Amino acid sequence: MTQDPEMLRQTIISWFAASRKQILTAMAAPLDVATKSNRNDLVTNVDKANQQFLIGKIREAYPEAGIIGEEGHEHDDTDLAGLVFFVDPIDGTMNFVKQQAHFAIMIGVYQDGEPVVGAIMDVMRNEVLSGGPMIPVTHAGQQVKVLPDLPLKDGLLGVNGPMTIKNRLHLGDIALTSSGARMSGSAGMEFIEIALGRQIGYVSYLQPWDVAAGMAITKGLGVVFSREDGAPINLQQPGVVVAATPKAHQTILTMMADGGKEA
Ligand code: 2AM
Ligand code: CA
Ligand code: CA
Ligand code: CA
Repeated sequence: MTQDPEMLRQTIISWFAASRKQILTAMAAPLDVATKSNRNDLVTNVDKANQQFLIGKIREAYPEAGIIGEEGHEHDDTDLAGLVFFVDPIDGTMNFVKQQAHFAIMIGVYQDGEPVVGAIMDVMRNEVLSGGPMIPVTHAGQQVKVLPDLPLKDGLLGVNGPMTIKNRLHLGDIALTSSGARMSGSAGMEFIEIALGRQIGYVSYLQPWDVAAGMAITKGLGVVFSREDGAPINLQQPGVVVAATPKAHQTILTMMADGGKEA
């Protein structure tokens, strides 16, 4: 099955527009918030409803496709053969609950494990970043440029809060080497910042649906993705994601391997 990535992009953007209306309507009423694995791992009625909505749209338009989504049992289907949709109905649920802003909807589409298109909507700003290897990257309808390859010390680095505070993988030292550390609480928002050249990279521990869209969009802009040991990202497993422009990516991996000493 071959897909027209541009058509797929437009289809996903139309789903996001409908999702956004439903989310804004739901936000007018009190949220139903529950915890999952720990007290900081939340899910709301809105996460669940939007996942159901997007899965319905995918099943209707692409009945053969696999779906790997955060909420529900869809991620039991981990086979990457054929067309696979990675769905994060609300990315940044803690921000959604506490800030009513700084959260995203994300879909990444892969064919036999290769990226086709990614889309990330900043819901409150009503802006979509989208693109893929065969189509231009756009943000709010404007084409996005390839990124300059700056050294780590010349860029802001998005980082996972707990990993940085605990200096896991020397991430505290790495953050101090950059121009400054930023913690947005939403992987999707981090990839938007990277694509627009406002951050040099992002380091976190992520699930497949947290990274699929951002990776499909930003690789073509010059962003390098790997695990902490340089291995490629396997979209069937959660793990550490180091995403940064090439020089910064190299410095981060060297510092992770060499006990936090700068390359
Ligand atoms: P989420 O909001 O969709 O869960 C910061 O928390 C970022 O890491 C968010 O993008 C969040 O996605 C993601 N994340 C991944 N695993 C998480 C977990 N166990 N608890 C909280 N956030 C997690
Ligand atoms: Ca979650
Ligand atoms: Ca997420
Ligand atoms: Ca989520």
